Amino acid sequence: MELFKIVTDKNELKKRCQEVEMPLDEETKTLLLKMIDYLKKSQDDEIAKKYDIRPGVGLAANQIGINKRFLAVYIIDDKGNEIKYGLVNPVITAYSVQESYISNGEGCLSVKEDVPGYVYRHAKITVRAYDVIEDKIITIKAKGFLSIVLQHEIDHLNGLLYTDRINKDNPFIEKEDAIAL
Ligand code: UDB
Ligand code: ZN
Repeated sequence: MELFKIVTDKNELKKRCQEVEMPLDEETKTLLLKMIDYLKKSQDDEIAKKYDIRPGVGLAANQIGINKRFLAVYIIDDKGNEIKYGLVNPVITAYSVQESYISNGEGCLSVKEDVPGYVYRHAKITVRAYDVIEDKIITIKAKGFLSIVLQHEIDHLNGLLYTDRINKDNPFIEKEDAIAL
């Protein structure tokens, strides 16, 4: 498996990533597949222990030092189904006004210290992107944890960290009508 060195330098992560030229080159395709594979393997306890890596569910290109607009997601949903995407130039084309947040807060592979607080995001989003798994432009309608992961990763492409979205004065401020996950 390919081990990635995860960027933790905040200044590097603050830059907005550049659009990827289409059609997609083979190199980026291969890299995206490796990123998905890395996430999958990182969720295997033995592998995570052996290589001292954290079990990741999403990874943006700039977290491995490439300032381009692509990202990988690997999640096992509540039904045990594999949800995997390798997205290029993702765009949120629609979103709900209703928000949701993870009640345990978020973390980030690129942020060493845990920053406490709620990260409010759109509960539901629609994302349009080229996907390496399907090898075509797809439209994803996401809610729940997948919606949070996609927004977290797209934030990375825009130079934003989850810590930027936590209310500084009251990290655990309760928002009416937001869904706790
Ligand atoms: C993660 N993993 O990969 F609810 F099976 C986090 C880390 C930072 C803790 C490794 C994670 O949330 N795993 C998880 C959560 C569950 C159930 C489960 C596994 N990321 C990815 C990242 O930093 N990408 O840039 C942080 C997540 C916080 C919310 C969305 C992404
Ligand atoms: Zn992150």
